[in-house]
Amino acid sequence: MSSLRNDWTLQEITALFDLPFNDLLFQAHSQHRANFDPNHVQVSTLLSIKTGACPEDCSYCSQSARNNAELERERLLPLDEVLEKAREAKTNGASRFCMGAAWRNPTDKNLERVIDMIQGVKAMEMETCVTLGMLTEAQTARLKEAGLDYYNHNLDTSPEFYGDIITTRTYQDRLDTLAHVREAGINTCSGGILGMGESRTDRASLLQQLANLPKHPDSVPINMLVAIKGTPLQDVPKLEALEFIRSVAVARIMMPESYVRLSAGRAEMSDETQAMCFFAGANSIFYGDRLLTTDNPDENHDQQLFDRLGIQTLKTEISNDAPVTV
Ligand code: SAM
Ligand code: DTB
Ligand code: SF4
Repeated sequence: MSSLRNDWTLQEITALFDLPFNDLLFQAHSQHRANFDPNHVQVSTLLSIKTGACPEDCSYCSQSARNNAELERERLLPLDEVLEKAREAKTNGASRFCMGAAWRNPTDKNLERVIDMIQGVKAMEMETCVTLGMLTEAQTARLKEAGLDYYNHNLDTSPEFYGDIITTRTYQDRLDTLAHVREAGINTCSGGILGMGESRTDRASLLQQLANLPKHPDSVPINMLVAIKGTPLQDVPKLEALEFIRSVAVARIMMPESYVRLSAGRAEMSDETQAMCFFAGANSIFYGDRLLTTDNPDENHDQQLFDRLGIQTLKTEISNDAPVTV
């Protein structure tokens, strides 16, 4: 068991980023091996249960009503449709089913409909995760009571760069919701997006925010920006793959016991970049050919990549079940 730190300084984090690549990867991989089986990856499948027409102005997002991305809006999906998708995900080997809604925050009425979905998915013996926007303390208590396993709520970027990306809610709003989730005893899933035009210092500052939370998030999704046409970030220059791999390595060193998820952006990443991310400490992915509104690599491609790398998929991350191959 390694000792977990919540007092990282920006200078220490920047020093990690500045290490020679091989030194950084060696340190990250050693940390990874000390805490996890390096040949196991956990897989979750995502479903957008309510798509588009979101009142928030996140400049990366296809679902903001203020952006002009080409998108078919959908109302909250009916329960049977969601459960059908969950069954498919389970058949394909996912251990967790994540449901995302394009809301600033859920109404209590909508929350009850999502709770029916959570309970239906749990009955299939899959872990559940939802991402619904901001929550009140009463709503997190209700989700806990319903048996929700994980809540995803990303800090997205550094506090310093945040205002360039989103203006309709504050960094503190995000931290408050995360605190409600954590205090209700629900596992937290929180990370961010790289490649939005932020600096290396911003990437370090985002990781500092995540690692210095009272408890490290249980899952840390690291998304590479999917530059979507019609959003303000459509033409942002791509982040170098090596810098993305470095960021995964630094996240692994700072949050050694968390699952680091190689999240959005894999469809545009080479197999070699993904392999380096797994070596650097990523041990979770979204599996299935769709994320929320954009493409993900198809299952066959991912299974072949896992086979080529000798990676097995983990049946579940919170119980100690034996690993299985999907
Ligand atoms: N509306 C809720 C919220 O924002 O908290 C939940 C859904 S939202 C789409 C979930 C996360 O997906 C965002 O916080 C962001 O980190 C990620 N995301 C959205 N669009 C993305 C994109 N184009 N590229 C990479 N990540 C993206
Ligand atoms: C997260 O950090 N990434 C996922 C999940 N949490 C909800 C979402 C990625 C979305 C990518 C863009 C899209 O498909 O719309
Ligand atoms: Fe809405 Fe979430 Fe997209 Fe922001 S990221 S516009 S809150 S769906």
